[in-house]
Amino acid sequence: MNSLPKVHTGFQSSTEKLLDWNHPMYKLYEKAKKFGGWNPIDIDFSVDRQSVLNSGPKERELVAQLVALFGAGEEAVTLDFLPVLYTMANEGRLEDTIYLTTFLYEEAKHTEFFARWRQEVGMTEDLSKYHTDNYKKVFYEMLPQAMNALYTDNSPEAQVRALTTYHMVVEGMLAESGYHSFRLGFQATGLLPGMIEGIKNLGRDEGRHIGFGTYTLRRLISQDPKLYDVFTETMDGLLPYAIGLINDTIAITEGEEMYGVDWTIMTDYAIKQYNTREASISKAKDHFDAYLEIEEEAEAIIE
Ligand code: MN3
Ligand code: FE
Repeated sequence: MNSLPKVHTGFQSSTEKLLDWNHPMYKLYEKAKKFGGWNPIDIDFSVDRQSVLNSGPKERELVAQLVALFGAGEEAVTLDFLPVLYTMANEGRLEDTIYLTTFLYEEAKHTEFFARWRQEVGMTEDLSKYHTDNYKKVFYEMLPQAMNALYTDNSPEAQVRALTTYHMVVEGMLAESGYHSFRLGFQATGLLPGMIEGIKNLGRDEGRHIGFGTYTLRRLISQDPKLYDVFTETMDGLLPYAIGLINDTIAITEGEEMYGVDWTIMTDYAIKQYNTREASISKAKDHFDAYLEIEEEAEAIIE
C-alpha cells in the first residue's frame, strides 16, 4: 500500500540534470509565475456593492447561493489539496512538486477572493444554509475522504480516485460549469464587474490546475490501463451528487430567466464538461507505452 521513501538517496539539483526545463509540469510552473500573480485586493467591488444593495430578494438569493457554494468550494480545495503535494514530493517528482507550490497558493487566493467580495458588498450573513445534502456529500465527505486517503495509501488506485474527484469532477465539471454560468449571467448585465474580473483570473488558474490533473491521470492510466476502470467508477459515483447540487442551486429560478439567463442550461453544460473530461482521460488507456506522446498532449492542454 504505502511505499513512500523514508530517506533521500540523492538530490536532482546536485546532478548534471539540475531541473528538467522541458517537463510539462515545469512549464506549467513557468506559466503560473507569469499569469498567477493577480491580487484580489486590487479589484474594485464598488459597483458590485451597489448592485447587491439594489437587487430584489430573489436575485440576491441566487447570488448568495452561488457565493455560498463557490466560496466554500475554494476553501475545500485549499484545505484538501495537501495530500497530492505530499504524494508527488514523496515520489521525488521535483518538477511536479515545484509546480504544485503555485497550485496551493492559487487556491488560497481564490478563497480570499470570495471572502473579500462578501465583505466588500456586505453579504456577510451565514450562508451555510445553502449547502444542500448533495453539496455536503461532495464537499464535506467525498472530496476530503478521497484526498486524505493518500496519507495512508499512495497506490496508483488511490491517486486516481483522489485526482478524479478533485480535478475532473470538482474542478473540471463543477467549478468550470459554475464559473461559466457566472460569466453568462453577470457579464452582459454589467452588474457584478468585480466578481467577473475575479472569476476570469480564477478561471485561468483553474485551466492550469486541470492541466496538472489531466496530465497525472493520463500518466497513471498509461502505465496501467486497468486504472481506467477506477477512473470511470469514481466519475460515476460522483455524478448523481454533482448534478444534484447544481439542480438544488438553480431550483430558486423555477425555470424562469434571471439576469436574462435560463439557468437550467447549467445542468447541460456540466454534463458536457463531464463527458469532455472522460473523453480526454480515455485516450491514455490505449497508449500505455506512449509516455512521450502523453507529455506532448499535456502540453497542448496547458497552452
Ligand atoms: Mn480554485
Ligand atoms: Fe483549482
